[in-house]
Amino acid sequence: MTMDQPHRRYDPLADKWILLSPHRLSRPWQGEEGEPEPSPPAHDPDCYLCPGNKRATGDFNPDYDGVYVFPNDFPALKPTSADITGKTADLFQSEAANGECHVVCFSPDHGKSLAELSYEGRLAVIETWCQESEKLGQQYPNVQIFENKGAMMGCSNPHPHGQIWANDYLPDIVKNEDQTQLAYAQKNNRSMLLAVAEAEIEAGDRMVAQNDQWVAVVPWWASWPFETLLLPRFAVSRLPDLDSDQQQALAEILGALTVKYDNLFRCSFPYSMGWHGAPFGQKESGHWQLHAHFYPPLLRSASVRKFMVGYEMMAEAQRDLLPERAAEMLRNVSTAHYRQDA
Ligand code: H2U
Ligand code: ZN
Repeated sequence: MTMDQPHRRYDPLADKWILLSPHRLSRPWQGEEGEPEPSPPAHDPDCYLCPGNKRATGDFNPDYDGVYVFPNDFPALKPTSADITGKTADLFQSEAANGECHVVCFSPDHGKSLAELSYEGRLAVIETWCQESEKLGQQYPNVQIFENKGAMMGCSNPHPHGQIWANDYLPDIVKNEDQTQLAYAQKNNRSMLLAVAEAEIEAGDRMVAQNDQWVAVVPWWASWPFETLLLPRFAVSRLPDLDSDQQQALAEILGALTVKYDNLFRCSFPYSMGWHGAPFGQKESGHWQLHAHFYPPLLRSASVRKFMVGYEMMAEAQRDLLPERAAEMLRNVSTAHYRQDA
């Protein structure tokens, strides 16, 4: 098969196909363009996440000096809600949805995203992710850790932060990944994503960064131009199961990946990222392999983004840029942040 012709690729984790149209790519990559944006200040008096500042509710943040977690003042889920299960007809079903929402400030420094935090700063974020998911996992089957970064992703506040939503049910994407990984493991007697990590390391052409314990690739089936999948090279089902060596190696590769993202178009690279792991309380979780997805919207520059519209909303995801080319571009940029170069 010649990869420069239209073809489809299969995503076994999501159980969906995507369309690739590499022949449409007439425009060469322009690379770095324009002046890089300046760093935000280390403290913004108007930021509701900065230490000591007032939140929308009137509460004040403490003068925190590390990672700071607080209950979201506008939570999408509440610990208990009225049970409305079964009170509706077949075609108009509903059910109660209980849970908790928390905000995680990665650092007191308003201007430093994961890419510009120190190694120690990133490690502290990872330790918090592990601790919070362990704690919430005692009560909830699903603990969704995510970061929505950049105005392009609808995040209005540049203060480095992520969120944690815990659900008393399995959301559809997690439920789907549970089923696809279980079916693969039953058929092949091994973990799908461990096999993917090995196969990607062997192939090498979609590799973005790797160390002894982790690998970041633009997956074979990526939908977004610079989408990446961050995979452990060892069997692990959930964040709290990571030992300190594995957390440290994660801090290292998370730095390499996010710095490369920023360097690609010399901007604070927008994305939505999140962790997927085995549901808590699930007795058999050997088929589950912990992983993180990064879904960045950018296509050609700091301002030219891809939209998932038209054919993609109606039929299937489609891309022009080959995942192999996207990975090569990310491989070729430095792991030293452009703002530190300046
Ligand atoms: P995003 O920018 O990623 O949406 O995150 C900001 C979150 O912070 C958002 O969920 C919460 C919002 O509800 N928030 C508070 O909890 N308190 C505030 O004072 C403002 C924003
Ligand atoms: Zn701030």
